[in-house]
Amino acid sequence: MTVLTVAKQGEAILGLVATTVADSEFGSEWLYQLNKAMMDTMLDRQGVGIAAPQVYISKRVIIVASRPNLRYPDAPFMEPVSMVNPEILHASETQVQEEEGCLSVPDQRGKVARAQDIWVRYYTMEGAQVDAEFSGFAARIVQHEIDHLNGILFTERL
Ligand code: K3U
Ligand code: ZN
Repeated sequence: MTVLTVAKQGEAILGLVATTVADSEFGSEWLYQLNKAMMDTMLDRQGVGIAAPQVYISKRVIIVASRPNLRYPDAPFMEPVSMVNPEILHASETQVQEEEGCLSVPDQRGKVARAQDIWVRYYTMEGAQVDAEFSGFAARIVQHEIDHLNGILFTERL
C-alpha cells in the first residue's frame, strides 16, 4: 500500500497543465506504479476520483470511481477506471449544477455546472484506445479530474 501526500490548493503543481504520457511510457513499470499509488491514495482518502497532479506527478493520468454516496445516492457503482491522456470528444449542451468536493481543497464544497453527458477518449495503461460515454455523477467526476490535468480547481468554477 503506497499512500501519497495530496497537494493542497495554493501549491504550484495544481496550477500546471500536465504533460501527455508518451508512447514509450505505456506498459511501463513506472506507469503501473503510479496508477497503483494513485489508487491506494484515492481509496485511503475515500475519494471517488484522483488525478496525478494531486500526488505531485504532472502527467495526464486520472482514476474515476463513482459510487453511491450521501450527496448522490443514485450514483452508479463502478469499478475504478484508470484513464491515460483522456480527452472530451463531445459534451452535451445540457448542464447540471451539483455539489463537488476535492481532496486538494479540504473543508470546502460548492455547486458546479457540468455537462450531463460526455463522450471521452482515453488510453489504458497498455496503450489501448477506448471511447466511452459517461453520464451524471460519473461524467462530473471525469470533468473534475480532467480539470486537474489542465490546472483548474472546482473553486474556479463556482
Ligand atoms: O469523497 C469525496 C466525495 C465528494 C462528493 C461526493 C462523493 C464523494 C471527496 S472529493 C473527491 O472524491 C474528488 C476527488 C479529487 F479530489 F481527487 F478530485 C472527486 C469528485 C467529487 C465530487 C464531485 C466531483 C469530483
Ligand atoms: Zn479535485
